[in-house]
Amino acid sequence: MAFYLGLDSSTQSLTGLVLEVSGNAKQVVFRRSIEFDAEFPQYGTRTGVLPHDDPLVAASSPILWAEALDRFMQILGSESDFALTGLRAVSGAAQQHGSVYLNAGAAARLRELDPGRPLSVQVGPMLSRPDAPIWMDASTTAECAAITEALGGAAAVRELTGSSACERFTGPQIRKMHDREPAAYRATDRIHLVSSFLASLLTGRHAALDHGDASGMNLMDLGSRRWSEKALRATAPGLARRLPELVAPWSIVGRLAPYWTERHGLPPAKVVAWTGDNPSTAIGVGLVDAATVAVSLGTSDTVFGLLSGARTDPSGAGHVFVAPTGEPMALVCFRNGSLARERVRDACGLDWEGFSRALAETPAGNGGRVMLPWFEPEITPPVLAPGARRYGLDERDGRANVRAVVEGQMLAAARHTAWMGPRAGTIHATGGAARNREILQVVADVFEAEVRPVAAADAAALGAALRAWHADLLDEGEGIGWEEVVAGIARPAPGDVVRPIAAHVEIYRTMARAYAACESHALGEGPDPTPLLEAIRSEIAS
Ligand code: XUL
Repeated sequence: MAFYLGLDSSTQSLTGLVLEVSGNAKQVVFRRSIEFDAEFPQYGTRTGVLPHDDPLVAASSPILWAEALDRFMQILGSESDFALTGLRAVSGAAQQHGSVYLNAGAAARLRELDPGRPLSVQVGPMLSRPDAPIWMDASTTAECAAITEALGGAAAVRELTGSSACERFTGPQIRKMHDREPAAYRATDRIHLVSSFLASLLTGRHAALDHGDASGMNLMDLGSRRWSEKALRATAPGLARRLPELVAPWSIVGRLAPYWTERHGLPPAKVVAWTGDNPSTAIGVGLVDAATVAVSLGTSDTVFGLLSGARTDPSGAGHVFVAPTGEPMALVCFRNGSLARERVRDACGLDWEGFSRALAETPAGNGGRVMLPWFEPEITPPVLAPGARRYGLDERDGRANVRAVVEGQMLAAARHTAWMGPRAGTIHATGGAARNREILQVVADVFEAEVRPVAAADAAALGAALRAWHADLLDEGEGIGWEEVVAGIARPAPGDVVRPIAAHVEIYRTMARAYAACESHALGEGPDPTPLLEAIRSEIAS
């Protein structure tokens, strides 16, 4: 019997689970989630983000993430009722793109972590910048433009790195720091992603970064999977020596440092490279072939799938990352995910049950009314000025707004993922909102596909535990196929399926035109869609 720990440091919480593996049987034997705002109010975060006057700026605290990690390990050490000595390997996932800036003293401090003192007080002195920009940041438009120009245009950046230069990606964030806080940049010895930062705390030395999370930086050459000298030059001087080593996703990057053994009683288990939450979720929902797509409905809504051929998104909104299997994966990210749904729910004074009822009692297509749910600056399509746009929709009509927010999200998701190519298979749904059948019905109807919820909560943490197992076996010289890794656990429950309803599919084909016209209008690229919406209203009413 062997145990594997998977962690997920997401925007709003840290979740960890322990997987017990015995022969081919796997089960989760321990699970705990720690909400940042509620458990650590002293940091002042709201939904995991430090408040800021500029709606385009979003940062969080690396010290908070470290404190949450320490708390989780303390709980694991004191409350788990399995033999901790059987813990063979640990891996993790983290919100993507966020960056942590460490000074020259950090390497020694990591080596000498003192088990007599909390981790949080030891991390502060390692930082060359107290906060960490995260994926919700949209303040680097100028830096993106400069990088794009230096690399020969948006298509060239996509060709090289898998994505156009994006505001939240780490390269533009580093350039901003270099230009606007030169002293802090000079004092920076190592720049980690959230994933490799937390892995460094576990191993007690600067941990390597996996190809999966590194693909979200606009700095890695996706073809060779090395740092691109050109991209580094276009970003900031002296960057190469400040970046971690790049490794394949299944690499062992160290062992749990003595800090964890002496403070929380954990064995010196192997630490497997951490990755981004989306790549890790791909494994946690059993995405190991190119036919299946996953829809993850969390703080961000993301749609992703493995890619069988080389392609990038010509519109510039989508990305190509490296999946934990080593294959390319396509991903599109929407910032206005669960927080937008919650906002509409709260504005209507509903709980989630009431939200579902409102969906169930309103017609597909919402009578031709459309919402573009850009309550916060949106990533896809890129929108910097926050504020939901409503077409033919009265803000006071609560039930219509509930339907409109979900339909707006899914019509946008379908429109902006068409470049990934047609899929023969089903959609695996995960994230908190995947528990809501009425939302899944809209997903099925808009995407014209069967939707299978993956029962496992915490798909990113489960993916991390499964990756830890896979890497441990590989390290022991026992290869194992990915199908086998996910079998029996990271799979939708047989028979649990939400099927598209033919009449709704017809309506959403029409509504896709309505949505596209509204989006073009809101982006200043198309005419007033009112005449089209009126025509569509009578079309879907008949
Ligand atoms: C993906 C992205 C988000 C974060 C959220 O590109 O920015 O999904 O990873 O955790």
